[in-house]
Amino acid sequence: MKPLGNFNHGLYCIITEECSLGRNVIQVTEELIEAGVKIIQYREKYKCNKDKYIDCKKIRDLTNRSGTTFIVNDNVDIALAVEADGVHIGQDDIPIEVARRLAPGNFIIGVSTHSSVQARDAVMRGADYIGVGPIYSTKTKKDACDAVGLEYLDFVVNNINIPFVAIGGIKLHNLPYVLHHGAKCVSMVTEIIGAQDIQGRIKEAMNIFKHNSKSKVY
Ligand code: 3NM
Repeated sequence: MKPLGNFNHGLYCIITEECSLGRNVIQVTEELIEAGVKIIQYREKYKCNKDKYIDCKKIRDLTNRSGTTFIVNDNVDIALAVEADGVHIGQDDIPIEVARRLAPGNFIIGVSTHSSVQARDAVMRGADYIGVGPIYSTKTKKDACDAVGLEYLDFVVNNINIPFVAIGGIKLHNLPYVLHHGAKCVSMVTEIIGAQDIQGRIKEAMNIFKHNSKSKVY
């Protein structure tokens, strides 16, 4: 059985130093774990592979101890080298089937999708979960397409039967809408790691989950 239970509810936190107010990814990881976040994705677009490997090795250590699911963005090689739980790939990364061939049986493969066609394609090709976004417009992802809105989320809720993570421009103020439309697992990047008080912000988000979703809250 794939360890996908953490995708059924709560926050999927993405860490990247450029959005972290000068804090490094290790400090941010410690804060997220302390606050009870169950999934962490490492996403550093501008570091060299050596530095990414060093970061990921430390994060794997911390997340192993806390039982947090650890996903590496883009780099299947680094994900495998540090024995992360999985990798998250975009539409322009290596094909899902190729990543799958390299990975052990319980390895999680997530794929970013921005349309119904991409969602169905990712499912057909064996993705374990999909990213669904950008729900609202965002500047955090440099090459993000225009916002796909809640309509695409509705499509996924009604037609896709693997776990999914709503992402893109999601803030505390619009989180209730995203939850009311059926998202169970939500990623907020700048809203969490760009907060002065990361743990306080996570508590607020968890409170919103508690009052706006039918899903279990950790
Ligand atoms: N992926 P923020 S949007 C990493 O639509 C990422 O696939 C997206 O950042 C997608 O919460 C995004 O700060 C950035 O808007 C989300």
